[in-house]
Amino acid sequence: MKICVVIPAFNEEIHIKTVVEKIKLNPDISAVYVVDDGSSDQTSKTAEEAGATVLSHKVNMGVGSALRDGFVRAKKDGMEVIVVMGGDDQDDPAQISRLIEPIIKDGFDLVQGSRWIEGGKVENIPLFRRITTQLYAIYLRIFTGFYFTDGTNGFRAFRTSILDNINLDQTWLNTYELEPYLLFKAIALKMKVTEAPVTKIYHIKEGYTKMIPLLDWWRIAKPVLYLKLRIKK
Ligand SMILES: Nc1nc2c(ncn2[C@@H]2O[C@H](COP(=O)(O)OP(=O)(O)O)[C@@H](O)[C@H]2O)c(=O)[nH]1
Ligand SMILES: [Mg+2]
Repeated sequence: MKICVVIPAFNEEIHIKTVVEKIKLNPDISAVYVVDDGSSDQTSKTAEEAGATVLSHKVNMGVGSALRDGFVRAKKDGMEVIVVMGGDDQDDPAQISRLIEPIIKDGFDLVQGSRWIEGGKVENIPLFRRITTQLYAIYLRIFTGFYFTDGTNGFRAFRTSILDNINLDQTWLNTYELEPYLLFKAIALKMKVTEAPVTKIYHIKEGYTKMIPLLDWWRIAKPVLYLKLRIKK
């Protein structure tokens, strides 16, 4: 199967090289797409030098928009499985196989990486994140009926073909909405979904998030609520 990695990146020049180089060690990966979303630093150049295919937005459009563009390109290039991960070195590229094996061997459509199931791990996680990521999983469980233990973890993999039935081409998904939207839809459309244990490392000194408190949390909560209430399709 043709497997690729899509990485949304905004001002990640410190970490992106390490991330891409570690992914490149995996011979199963045919391409690494870094979607540079209007970074003001050297993210594009650094990613390209490390061997990634870089897609660039002139201005910052949001992580959802970056992911969408990465997915469209991956599909165009004939990729059959897409792995998504952060460009901030919080995920371990050596664990990509944990996400793709259930797809290749067991016929799953989507595998969500979880730091909170047995075998999963967190390093240096702030207390606030420990609480909110687990609360969000409960929220997702209530609204989807699927026993998620981690929904906000951006480390996941899916069969590209699922995108044929999920319309991501909606502007309201441009920021943090797209990922929970994808999870909700996968469950609602009765796709084969599972979780696999992964490690999440927090780099406290360098800053581990670009999320704007409240506004971006609402953006993560919104899709699930809107879909459940049929406000959006
Ligand atoms: N393309 C794009 N990527 C972004 C944006 N904001 C964050 N990211 C990337 O998404 C990944 C995870 O973002 P981050 O803010 O650290 O999320 P968190 O770790 O889940 O809190 C990193 O690779 C970021 O560079 C954005 O506006 N556009
Ligand atoms: Mg982060």
